[in-house]
Amino acid sequence: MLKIKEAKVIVTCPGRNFVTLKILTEDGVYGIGDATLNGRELAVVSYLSEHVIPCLIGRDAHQIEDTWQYFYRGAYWRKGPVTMSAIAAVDMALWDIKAKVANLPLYQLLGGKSRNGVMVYGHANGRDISETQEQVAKYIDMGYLAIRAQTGIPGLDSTYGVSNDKMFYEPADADLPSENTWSTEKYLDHIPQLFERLRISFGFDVHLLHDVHHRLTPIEAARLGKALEEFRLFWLEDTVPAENQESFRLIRQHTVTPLAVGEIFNTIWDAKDLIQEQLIDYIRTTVMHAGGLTHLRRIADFAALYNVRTGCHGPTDASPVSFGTLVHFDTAIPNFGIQEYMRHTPEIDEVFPHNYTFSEGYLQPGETPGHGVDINETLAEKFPYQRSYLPINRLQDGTMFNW
Ligand code: EZ4
Ligand code: CO
Repeated sequence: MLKIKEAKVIVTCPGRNFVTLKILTEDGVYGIGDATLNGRELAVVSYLSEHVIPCLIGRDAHQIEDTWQYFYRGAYWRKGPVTMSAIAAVDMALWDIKAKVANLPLYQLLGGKSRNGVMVYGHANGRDISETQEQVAKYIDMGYLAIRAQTGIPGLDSTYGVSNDKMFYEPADADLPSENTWSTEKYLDHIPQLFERLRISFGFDVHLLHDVHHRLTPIEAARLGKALEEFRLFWLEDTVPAENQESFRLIRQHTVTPLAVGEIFNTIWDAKDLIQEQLIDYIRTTVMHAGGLTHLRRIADFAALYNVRTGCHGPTDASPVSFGTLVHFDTAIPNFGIQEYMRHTPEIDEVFPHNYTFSEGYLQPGETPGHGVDINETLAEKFPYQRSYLPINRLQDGTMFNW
């Protein structure tokens, strides 16, 4: 028995907000987990402090599965991003502790290495096609093998995926939600031109990806998928909002462009039909929003039965704690596809010292026992929470739309 003595929530904002749970045991071993839910951070802080931590004290840190079930079934109120982010943080911290006690890097506890490195994709974006093209060239120079390309749309002031800072993309940009404007017609006409230009300039060796960010109807998504077929995308992401999993049946009937979805899912149930009916190619659920490593493994194993591979969400709102955990997970599982990798600023990396490294298009987990990520609490304290929201999106006539 390795008794949990104390648990605390650390909120810090070194340029953006992060919520971290630290669990300490009687033996002095501790583990940390990421509980960041972009734009709704304090809801998870309160869930953890008021409702999770009191039940954690005195439990056996080694009983990871039982603890997961305790907080999932035990809450009575199942699922949801707040609950599942809180459970995720507990789960990550407990896996960190177990691996530290075993004196092994986390991937060893998950079955050992299945590959030599974790292929990632970076984010290239620009206000217009030429600027995006320049950014893609930069990522190729930095050694990336896969690149997500987004671009501004003529006639629209701003859109998803186009940032001011090219190296450090950050959508949670305002004290109150900023507003984007959207036109599906303009978007659908423009995006095939972007990929035509990129393929002419860079050929077919580099993997190209694109994120639609839930803005189309199934038949519009089918049209886009069809129009992009000749440019052979690695994947087309989040074409439609996925509350209706059956939407993907229609898209699938019309296009062979590979489909990815799931960054906002928080349980296996959100993806069950999509996976079982083989309606998608990549599942994007991620460690801090889908119940931690324990639940993510369950999703990945289920997906493996249907030849669906993983492509875990890895935005800047995933703290280095999540990235560390993900790189171990990606290293170990058989059906890994690709890992999203949005770099953090040097300031963030200093608050969260870590052992994963990037080189020649791949991330490596490192050999430190645990997930290999720590938090400098003294430094973290210097950056108090700052409210910041993701944007909202309206049609040109003012109708509230999907961001
Ligand atoms: O909009 O993480 O694929 N990546 C994404 C992200 C999400 C943000 C939301 O917090 O869609 O940029
Ligand atoms: Co996305």
